[in-house]
Amino acid sequence: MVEPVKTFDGWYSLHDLRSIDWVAWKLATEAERKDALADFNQLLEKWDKVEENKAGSHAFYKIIGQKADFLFMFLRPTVEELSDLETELNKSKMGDFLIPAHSYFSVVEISRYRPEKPGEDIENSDYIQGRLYPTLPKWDYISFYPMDRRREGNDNWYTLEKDIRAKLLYEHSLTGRKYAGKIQQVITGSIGFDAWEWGVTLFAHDVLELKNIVYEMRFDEVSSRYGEFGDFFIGTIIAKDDVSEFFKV
Ligand code: 76R
Repeated sequence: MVEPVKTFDGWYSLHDLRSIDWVAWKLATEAERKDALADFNQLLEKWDKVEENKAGSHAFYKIIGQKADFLFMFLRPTVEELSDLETELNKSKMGDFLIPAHSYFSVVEISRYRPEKPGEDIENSDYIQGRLYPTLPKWDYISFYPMDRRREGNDNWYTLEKDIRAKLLYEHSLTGRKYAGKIQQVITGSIGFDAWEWGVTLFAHDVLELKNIVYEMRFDEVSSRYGEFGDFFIGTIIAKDDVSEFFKV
């Protein structure tokens, strides 16, 4: 049957990309820059606490190229918290030096293609709960890109039988498993939320593994026939101790 599958939805996600107004930053006084950095560090500490309390998570990366200077990925239990956090950053002293570059709103999603055995409660298993409410890894590299499933002529994901979609995604997962320990992926659903259907966020220790997995997956039918991709944002981690170096002029 052509029918949707149930999804498990976890924390809400905001990818918030900013550019720095370097001219304003350089023209600011030493004291203004110090205040802005102090404010910013306070926010980072606050978000770390949220993460320690397992009430959300975040990732903070420099972006390579001209699409943005840095990226935050925030995960929170409610949209209100995400929205408040965005406003708080905007109102902070550092906010005066930040220019919006891009944003993406979605929710951590796991699609349920495998049928549940009688008595099984997959959603509440530790494995699924851990993936719906993840602490984002602090690995060296990040890749974020949005994607769609194609619906063109004979290549229409949304007219495929559920069993066929399940088979294609199963094959996809086998490719994914080869990257265990090298890539950690967070799939966020954004149908009805943002311009694309999913956000893909990958973390890696070795930047080339980001290219390897995406390349290898291009040959899986689910990507070769049914994948459409948006812009890729690649970043390197900014540890808390590196923040002042990053903003140093
Ligand atoms: O959730 C699961 O682990 C079960 C198997 C699985 C599903 C259902 C799985 C495994 N994925 C699933 C769904 Mn995936 N994934 C991507 C990309 O660049 C590209 O070509 C695609 C981007 C990557 C890199 C990736 C990695 N996956 C999805 C969906 C939703 C489709 C739907 O519901 O219709 C998308 C958009 C998507 C895209 N996937 C895995 C990985 C990896 C590494 C795995 C193995 C995870 C593991 O077993 O630990």
